[in-house]
Amino acid sequence: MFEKILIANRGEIALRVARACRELGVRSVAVYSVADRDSAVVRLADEAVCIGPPDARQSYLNAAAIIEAARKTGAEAVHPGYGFLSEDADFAEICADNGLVFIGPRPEVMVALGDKSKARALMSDAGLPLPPGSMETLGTVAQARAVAEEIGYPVIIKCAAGGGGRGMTVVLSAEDLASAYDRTRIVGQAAFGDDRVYVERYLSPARHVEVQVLCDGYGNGVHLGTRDCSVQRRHQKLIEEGPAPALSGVTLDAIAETALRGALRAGYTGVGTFEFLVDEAERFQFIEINCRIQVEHPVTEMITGVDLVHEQLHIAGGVPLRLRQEDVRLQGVAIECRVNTEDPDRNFMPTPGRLTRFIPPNGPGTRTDTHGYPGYLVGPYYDSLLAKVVVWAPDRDLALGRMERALHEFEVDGPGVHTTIPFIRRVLDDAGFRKGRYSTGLVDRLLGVPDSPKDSVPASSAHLSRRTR
Ligand code: MV4
Repeated sequence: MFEKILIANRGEIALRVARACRELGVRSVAVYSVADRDSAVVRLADEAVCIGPPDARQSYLNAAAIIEAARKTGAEAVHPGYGFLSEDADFAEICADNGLVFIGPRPEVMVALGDKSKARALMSDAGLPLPPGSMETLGTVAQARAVAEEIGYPVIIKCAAGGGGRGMTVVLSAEDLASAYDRTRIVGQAAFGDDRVYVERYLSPARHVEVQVLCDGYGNGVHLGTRDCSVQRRHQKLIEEGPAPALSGVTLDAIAETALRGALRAGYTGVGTFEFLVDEAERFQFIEINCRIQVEHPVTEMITGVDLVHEQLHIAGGVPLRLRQEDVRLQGVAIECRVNTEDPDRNFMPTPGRLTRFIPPNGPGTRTDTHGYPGYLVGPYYDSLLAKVVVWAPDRDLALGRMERALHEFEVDGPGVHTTIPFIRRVLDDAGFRKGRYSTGLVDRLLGVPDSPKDSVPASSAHLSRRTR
């Protein structure tokens, strides 16, 4: 195991990693921007190094500053959290070149799976079911048209370098194909410096079901069940739950085993997430892989009792996986609600400000991961996730009751500060949600957004840190 690691992130996930380090007797180094001077992780970690100004490009995305902080403090490994540099294969390579262990999959694996088109081909070879579509990126609009004609409309054009919903365009009919093709390539070039695109049949309505996998460097792997993440607005998840509701046990097992097969085939190491779309007939199709710990990982921790950050540290430190599949018992139901400092009545606009009151929920089966505290100043620079309220109960009805109780306890107040709690409550009250019968269209329906999204590229690119969760 490592003696000291550096946490290359901020907010609740930085705290989460610092806690895991202390539990395992690993010393931790926090890095922080000038805007995060007073953040909780600066106090909780063993050491803290300021790495630059508030602008994330000069701090949390600044590889040179982070490597220098690791060198100066003698850290042996870097935990990237989620977002920021967590899926940047170049950064993983720079870490290795500087004698640092990047806590995540090997750089070659990150490159292969970060290319969504390559990941698709690789998973097809491994026998995973995929939405019909192209097996390589497209060279011309004529090629795109030929694939679309063959698989039938609607189709979705996706950037190979995209992910998490960025850089994709739904095309309802042939007449819209050419402009969508051009537009998606331009977005890809601007957002990722890579204009390669591929085409898939657009599946709708569908549920977004993902599988948590855990693999060591010796060919051992387990899956830790499913999570449903269909409650999203503009590709930002609002509520996640596990196991995915209203699907048969046979389907859930099949999805999970399929994901693990894909992970082992890819030579995946560490914790990873395989995303699938699931239709009304419970057919599932692979869409992409996330090479990082995810925001919603506590859902899986609550239903399995496995500490995923501990596992990350063990795997990166070269410790063989002790967990076997038959030891993984999925128990009960866990639900996570994300509490963002945004105003649902003003198009979820961020509402930074100082927290004059902050009382997170507690009590039986209740876990709140947050970097907030009374007096904390929520800045305008980063993602507005303030807290994750996660509950566990023996069944879904009890978990829903527990979540309502937990949100009732949560007090967040400050001049100008709003939270997404009122909107979360509306989702929890929805009849379809309560029955577990919901798909990715639920939030838009509640918000009165017309369906059949033409362009699902997020409205704003202003928040670099809003990507890749
Ligand atoms: C799709 C899809 C329908 N068909 N792919 C969005 C996030 C990214 N990981 C993949 N996404 C989608 N891919 C095919 N072939 C619909 C979505 C999608 C979506 C998925 C989950 C939750 C919300 C969503 C909203 C719009 C589109």
